[in-house]
Amino acid sequence: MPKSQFICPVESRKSSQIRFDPIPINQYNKTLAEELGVRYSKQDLLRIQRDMEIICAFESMLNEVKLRGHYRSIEYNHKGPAHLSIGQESAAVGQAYHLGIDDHIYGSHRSHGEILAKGLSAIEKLDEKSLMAIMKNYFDGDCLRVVEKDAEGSTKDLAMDFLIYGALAEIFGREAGFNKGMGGSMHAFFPPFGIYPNNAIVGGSGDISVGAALFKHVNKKKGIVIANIGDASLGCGPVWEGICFATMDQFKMLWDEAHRGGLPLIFNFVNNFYGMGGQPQGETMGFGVLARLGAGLNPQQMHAERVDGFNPLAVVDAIERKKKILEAGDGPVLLDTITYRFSGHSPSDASSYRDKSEVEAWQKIDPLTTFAAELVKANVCTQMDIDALRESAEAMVLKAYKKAVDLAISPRADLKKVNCLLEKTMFSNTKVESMENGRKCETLLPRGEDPRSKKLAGLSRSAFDEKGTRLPKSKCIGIRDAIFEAIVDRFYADPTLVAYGEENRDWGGAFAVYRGLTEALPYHRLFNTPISEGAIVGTAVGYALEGGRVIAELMYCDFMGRAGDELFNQLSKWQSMSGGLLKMPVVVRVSVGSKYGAQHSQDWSSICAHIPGLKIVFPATPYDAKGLMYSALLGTDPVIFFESQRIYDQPEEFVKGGVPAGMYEVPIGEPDVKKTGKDLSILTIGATLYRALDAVKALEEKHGLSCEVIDARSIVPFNYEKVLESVKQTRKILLVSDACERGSALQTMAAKIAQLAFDELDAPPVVVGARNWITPADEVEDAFFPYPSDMLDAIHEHILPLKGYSVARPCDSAELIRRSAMGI
Ligand SMILES: Cc1ncc(C[n+]2csc(CCOP(=O)(O)OP(=O)(O)O)c2C)c(N)n1
Ligand SMILES: [Mg+2]
Repeated sequence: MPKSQFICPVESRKSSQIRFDPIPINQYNKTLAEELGVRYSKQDLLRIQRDMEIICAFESMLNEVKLRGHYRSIEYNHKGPAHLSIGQESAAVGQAYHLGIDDHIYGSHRSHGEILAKGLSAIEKLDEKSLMAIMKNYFDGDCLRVVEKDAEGSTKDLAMDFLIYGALAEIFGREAGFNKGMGGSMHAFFPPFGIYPNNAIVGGSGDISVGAALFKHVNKKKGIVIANIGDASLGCGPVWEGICFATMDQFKMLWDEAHRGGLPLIFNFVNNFYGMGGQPQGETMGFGVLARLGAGLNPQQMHAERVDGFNPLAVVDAIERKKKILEAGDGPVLLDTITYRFSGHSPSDASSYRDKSEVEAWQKIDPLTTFAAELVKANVCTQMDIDALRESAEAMVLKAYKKAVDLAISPRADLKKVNCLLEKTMFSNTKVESMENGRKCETLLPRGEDPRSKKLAGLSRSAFDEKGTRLPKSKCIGIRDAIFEAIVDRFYADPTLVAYGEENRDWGGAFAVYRGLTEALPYHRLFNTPISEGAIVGTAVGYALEGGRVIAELMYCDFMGRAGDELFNQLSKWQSMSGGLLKMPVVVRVSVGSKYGAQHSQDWSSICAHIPGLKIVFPATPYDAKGLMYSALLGTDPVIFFESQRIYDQPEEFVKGGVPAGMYEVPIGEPDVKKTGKDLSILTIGATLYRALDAVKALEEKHGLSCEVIDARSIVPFNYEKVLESVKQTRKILLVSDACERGSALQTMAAKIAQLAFDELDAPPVVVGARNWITPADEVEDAFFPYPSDMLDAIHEHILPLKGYSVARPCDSAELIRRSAMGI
C-alpha cells in the first residue's frame, strides 16, 4: 500500500449501501433498413454478409473433411483438431468490422472465424501497397509464393486468398502456413493483421491479453486489445486473475498523469452457452447472465453489457461504443456476446448434451439467412446476389483447400534433419539491448542517484579486503545487490522494460532485491500486482508478445504451481509455436526458500527443466548472478531466474576484484569451475555450492582427496564440455542440489555424464539431492536438504570408500532400494 493513501478508520466503518447500475442486455434495437445509408452503405452491408459466408464455407469444409475425409471429392485425412464456429460467424464479423491492424485480438481453440473476420477487415482497410508489403515480408514471402502463382484479380483478392490459404495451411500443419505449421488449428495467428495468438488452453488468453493491453498502455501504442474467450472460461482461475489485474485501482488512481487511465481491453466472452457439454448458465456457474459479473469488479462495472451476437450490427455497434470508452481511458470492458454453435464442440461430438429442438430453434434464426433476408428486404441486393456471394466464398475455400492438401505445393517442415525448424525456434537466442530504440527511458532519478545505488557505492565488491582478510557480509555487495545492479541498469537502457509482482513497489520486493527501485522508477515501470501468480506470468507473456520486456517476480518458488499453465504452456511455447515469429523476452525471478516449511521451501528447478522452451539459471555467487541477469535481460528468451534465499547476502569469493561495477555477461549454459582438483569432481546447482565446498574441505583435510568443484550456474541450456573434461581427469563425479532427488535435473545430468564418459568413469555418477519428502521445519531441515555429511556418505558408499569413515546415515544400495520401493 502506498503511503500516499490513508486508510481512514472513520470512513471505512461508516454505514451505507453499495448501489449497482443496471446492466444493459441486448439493447441494440435498430433494423438493417434503418441503418442503411446512415451508418452503412450497401457495400458495407454486403461485405458483412460476404465475410460471414467465407467463414461458414471455411468451417463447413473442415467439417466435411473431419467427418467424411474429403471435400468436393478431394480426400484428406486431417488428424488434428478442428473446433468449428458454424453459427458464430456474425459475432466474429461484427466485432472485426471497426477494428484496425493496431487493434489486437487474442482468442481460443475456436477462433478460425475470428482469424478470418479480422483478416478480411484488415484487407478491406489496408491499401494495396501495404498489403503487398505485408505478404512479401511475412516469412520471406513463403505463403505468398503459394497463392500468387494462379492469382487472379486485384491485390485485395490475392490477399483474401493469402488469408484463407495461410490459415488453412497452418491448420493442416504445412510450412507455408501462418506459423509454419507449428501452431495448428487452435493456435494459429497472423500479427500483421492484428490477429494475435489463439490459445488451446481454455481461458489462456484471459491473462495474456491483459499483458498485451498493459504493453499498449505503458508504451502508449495505438489500438485496443480484445480477449475472445468462451463463456465456460469464466470458471478458470487465470481469467479471474486477468480480470483482477486489469481492473486494479492503481491504473486510474496512482499512475502518473501521462499514464493514468484504464487498460484498453475488452474481455469479450463469446457466449455460446456451452463448454464442451457443460452449460455455464444454469449448470456449472451461478451468474445467470454472464454480464452480471462486471458489476462486482470495479465501480464502472467494467461497462458490462450483453450483446446479441446473432445480429452482426448489434456487435458492430457495441464494439464502436466500447472502443470509445477504451480510448477515453476508462477501460477495461466486459462484453457478454451471445451466440450459438451449430457445429459440435468438435466434429466428432455426438451432441448428447443438447436437444435437437434447441439446435433447430437457433438454426431458424441463423444470421447467414436472416441477415441475407434483411438485405434482400431492404433492397440492398437480390437473393441471386446472396447466392453468388456464397458460391464465391466456397470457390475461394476450395482453391485454398486444393493447395493446402497437396504435399508438393504445401510441404511440411522436415523436423528430422539436423538444425530443423524446431531446433532453430525453441529459443530465439538473439541479443537485443532495447526492445524499442529511440525512445527515452522514463525514470524518476538520474542513473545511480537512487538511495540503493548510492549505498552500494560504499561497499566492498569482494568478500575480502586488499590483504585478503574476509570482511563482514554487511560491508560487502551480496547476491541481492548484484541482481539489483543489473536490473536497475537495464531500466535506463530499455524503455519497454517493466517489473512487477507481489510487493515489488515500496516494500522493495519480498527479499529486498528491489529496494531503491521505487525511488528510481515511475509506477508504470514498477508496480505491485494482485496475489495472482498466474496473471503475473500470463501478463508478462502478453507484454512480450507485443514487443516489450518484463521482469516478473513470483516471490517463493513454491508459488510457481499457481502459474503452472502460464509458465509451462505459454511462456515456454509461443516462440516455437509461432514458427519463430515471436520473441519472449521475459525474466521470471523465483526465490527458493528455506525455513518456512513444506509449502515455502521447495526447489522446483527440475520441474522447469523438464519443460522445453525455458532457459533456467541458478546462480550461486554475486558475480554470476549479475552476469547472468545481464544475459537474461539482453536476450529474447524466457529465463527462469532461480535465487536462493539462503545466500542473498553472500559476497563474491571466487572472482578476483569482486563483482565488476559495470556491465558484463555470464553466458547462459556455461558451468564454471569454482575450484580445481584431480581426484573427484563435484557438480553443484545453486546454494549447495557452499555446502559442497565444506565437504571438500573435509575430504581434503581428512582423506587427502583433491576435489574439483563445478558450479552448474545454468540448467537449461547446459554445456557438458567442462564437466566431461573434469571427469576425464578425476574419473568420479558427485552431483548435488537442493531439489528433491527423484526425477531431478541432476539425475538427467548424471545419466548424460554416464553415457558420455562411460569409459572414463571409475564409479557411477552419484546424485545427492533433498530427500523425496516435504520440507520439514527449519529445526530439522538438515535431515532433508543435502549437507556435507550426506555428500561424504554418498561418496563413501558409492564412489570411493573413505578410509576410516563410517556413514552418518545409511545410504547403501539396499537402503536406496528400500526408499524407492516406498516412494520416498
Ligand atoms: C484448461 C483446459 N481445460 C479443459 C480443456 C478442454 N476443453 C477444450 S474446449 C472446452 C470447453 C470450452 O468452453 P468455452 O470456453 O465456453 O469455449 P467454446 O468451446 O464454447 O468456444 C474444454 C473443457 C482445455 N482445452 N483447457
Ligand atoms: Mg462456450
